[in-house]
Amino acid sequence: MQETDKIWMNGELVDWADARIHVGAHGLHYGSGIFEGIRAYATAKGTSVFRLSDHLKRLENSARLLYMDLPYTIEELRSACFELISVNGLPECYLRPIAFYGYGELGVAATGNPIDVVIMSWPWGAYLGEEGLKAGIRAKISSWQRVGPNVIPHAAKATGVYVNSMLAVTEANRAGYDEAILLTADGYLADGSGENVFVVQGGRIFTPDLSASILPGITRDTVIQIAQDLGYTVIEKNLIRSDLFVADEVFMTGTAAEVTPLRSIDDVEIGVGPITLEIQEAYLDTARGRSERWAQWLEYAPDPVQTPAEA
Ligand code: PPE
Repeated sequence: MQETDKIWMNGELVDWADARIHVGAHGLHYGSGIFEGIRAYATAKGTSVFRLSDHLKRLENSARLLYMDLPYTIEELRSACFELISVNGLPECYLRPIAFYGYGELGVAATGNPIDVVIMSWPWGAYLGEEGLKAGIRAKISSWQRVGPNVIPHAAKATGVYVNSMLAVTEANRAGYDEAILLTADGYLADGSGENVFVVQGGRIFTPDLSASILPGITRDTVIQIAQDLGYTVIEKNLIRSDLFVADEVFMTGTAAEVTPLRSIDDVEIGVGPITLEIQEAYLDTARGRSERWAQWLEYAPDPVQTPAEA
């Protein structure tokens, strides 16, 4: 990964190399952490962090689902994100707030452990490759099921949940595919390893309902609103794997993946279609401040970001 200058750690800016934790941290042993992934984009009006407040609200919800009291308010974390962007001088970056049960007692019950809160920022290019954004990626239905609602609360963006994603995407990569799609124990379409999934059929757009063990994606919510404003009908309902194979178009959404077309699933060719590309363009134009239509989602950094060369 590309290192940057500073990391925000429990209220202080520390050098990248010094942002360390003890190996006895609870979160390391038991995956008892929560995190966010947020993108800051360079726009004509300066750096804008896309839907920052909504991401931090989801972080707060994730904390509640893990019985965790966050020691900082959303407002404090929002300021910390902007401060970090400013000191690292990156007009465009990925932000990774993470909070976890820290060093104290070991033993599974997380009682009395301190909560560590950290924010990293670094440049992160196209998640599934530049080529993937244009030509689409090849996905495989995973043999791993998506964690169920009574296994780990899937609405929490919890670190431990990502063992599920790691198994699925690693299995897919080892078999020569770019990404995995996970089904629920009941066989319903859930998520990619780090994305939500959309299916286009007969001019209408379908996506799994929030109850299908998906992460309530902020890009998913954005894309639903954009698609509706563009005149499409969007239906949230349970989908099955054959819906993918007979789809006109399939795409994935996520902060990191943005809007990425799927050109094949389990080697069934789907191809990249016009509705996916229209929504992708509207999404990227919005995030980059090139479209006024959905400008309510842009949260501008208070200080103009100076790249280190200008400073
Ligand atoms: N489902 C999963 C399982 C998921 O991890 C993400 C985000 C989404 C859906 C989409 O959520 P949203 O970003 O709010 O639209 N995955 C994040 C982490 C990726 C990583 O590799 O790390 C991301 O996209 O930032």
